[in-house]
Amino acid sequence: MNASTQDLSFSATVEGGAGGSRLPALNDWVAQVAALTRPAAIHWCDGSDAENEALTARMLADGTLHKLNEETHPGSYLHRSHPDDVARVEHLTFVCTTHHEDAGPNNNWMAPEEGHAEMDALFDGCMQGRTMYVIPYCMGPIDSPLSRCGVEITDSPYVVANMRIMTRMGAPALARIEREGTFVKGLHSIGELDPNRRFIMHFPEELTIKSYGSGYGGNALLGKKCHALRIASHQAKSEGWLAEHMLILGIENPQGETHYVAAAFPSACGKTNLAMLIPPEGYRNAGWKVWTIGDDICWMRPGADGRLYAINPEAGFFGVAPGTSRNSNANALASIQSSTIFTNVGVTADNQPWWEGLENGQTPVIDWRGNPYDPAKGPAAHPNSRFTVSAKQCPSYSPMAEDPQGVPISAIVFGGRRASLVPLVFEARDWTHGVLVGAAMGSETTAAATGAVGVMRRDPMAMKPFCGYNFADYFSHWLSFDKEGAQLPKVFHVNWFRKGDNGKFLWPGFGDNLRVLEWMIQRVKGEADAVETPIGALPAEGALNLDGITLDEEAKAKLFGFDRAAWEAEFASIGEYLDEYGPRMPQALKDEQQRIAGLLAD
Ligand code: SAT
Ligand code: MN
Repeated sequence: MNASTQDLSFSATVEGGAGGSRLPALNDWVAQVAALTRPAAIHWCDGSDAENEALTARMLADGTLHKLNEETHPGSYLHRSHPDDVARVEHLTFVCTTHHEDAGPNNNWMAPEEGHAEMDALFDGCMQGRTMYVIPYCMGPIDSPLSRCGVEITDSPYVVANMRIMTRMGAPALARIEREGTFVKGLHSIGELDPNRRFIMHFPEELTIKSYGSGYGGNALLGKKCHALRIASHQAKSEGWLAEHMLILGIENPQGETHYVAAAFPSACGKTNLAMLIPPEGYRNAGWKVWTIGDDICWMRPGADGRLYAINPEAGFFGVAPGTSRNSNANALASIQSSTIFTNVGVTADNQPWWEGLENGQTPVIDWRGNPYDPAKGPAAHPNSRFTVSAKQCPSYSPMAEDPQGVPISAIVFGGRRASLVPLVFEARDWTHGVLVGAAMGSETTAAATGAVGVMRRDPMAMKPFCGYNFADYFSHWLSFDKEGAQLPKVFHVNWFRKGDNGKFLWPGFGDNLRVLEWMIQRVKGEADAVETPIGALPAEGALNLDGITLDEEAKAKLFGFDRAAWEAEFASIGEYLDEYGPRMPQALKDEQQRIAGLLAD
């Protein structure tokens, strides 16, 4: 938007907080946006309880929120999004860099002027009769040097309520922004919620996001994927850090020693479950504990000792509801008993939230669209229905999650949903191999994005929808961390989703995944045995603790074996994939692919 062509004399009622900021650049931008979008009122969010109560009352009155059973779920609400607005829209998500090749083949691209023109035409007058909310937020602990701030302008009070849970939002964030003078600008409007008038555009060179036409999750809560991944990954490249689609957890052994692990899985592949893992009984009795730092995003950078230190830039969880039960994720279920926003779930006769796999003996009467539940018409809860809840409500939330210095990472894990080929776990031989393992990641698609579900695609480091620049440059950036003095984590690959000939999962997953994490930590400490294969090191027989679970011969062979011929074909496909990026693909990664392809052919 060019300020000189805008009518800055536009005025709207100003409410909330300080009604402005001490930072001229912020006031000017808000004025420009108001002149373009022409809201009836401008509300500066301070993040206070009073503000939240007033906003909630407004949303209850206009039907944006429905109150849930106060006795069973105090302070909790249901929101139903437009039925055409239930997931991220990758085909409508753009990265607008001056040079097309900087966005890379992994992103939809538009020239910045064209992108701004397209978006500003949509935003023109779109907030008439609505309140425009100005949300200052901080991604990461408010006093952490690793944190970064932004301001989201939106006409959706639902977005305000979610941002209040998912980020450190309001007065303290505004104070930091005023001190630092820089912030990511995110402009959002639900527009008409028309899929044909919907775009999510990123201008990484200007630290700017413009999102129009969707009120759902990652499309609208701009601190999350838009800022903390797409814009931040671009910033991280130039500043020497990493912005990743990873959960972070701490594993405390019976000796009281805690190792932190960061793990990348595509959306809806169990990051929240792994982050909140409850150890199997034998482990619990022995004194093992798992601590949750984050379930979706990880920012990490080398510390003075050469190790990578990580923070979770988020303050809450936007988790997938279906499948969440006492058995699958008791910590998540405990977290969402109060003060939670549910989006697109079903409801029971006594007004409790309900979803497939909740397994609490109740039945839904209303589906996610608000219609009487009829199993013939599909599930009660949308497969991508979500809960939004403060991380502080999670019983396993780690006090270290608020540490401004972050936690030192001992292991990085990559994993996808692979019904065949990929064993339960293997270890990369060094950092370069680890980067290749991440780059070659494949996974079957899920309901987190619109489009077909269950189709295998390459999703490097689970960042396919989220890397704000050319993947070839991103892999070079990853490789660049291997330098003198670095004490890099070990890199592993896991696959919880391997299926047997009968189509059933072979590995029990959930709490039993701790067995795999234990083997990794032992490897980090040089205490567990492995078998070297061309694809990496697999657990030696007996090295991974299987006490208390039974696996038949097929399961053991598939989970801990390696099929040379099938891997040879996989490596040919990985080679072709890397070549899609042309000459920008780092030679070191291609050499690594060739090295392993050679070993497989021997
Ligand atoms: O909609 S979100 O992007 O926030 C959730 C996800 O897909 O991981
Ligand atoms: Mn995610």
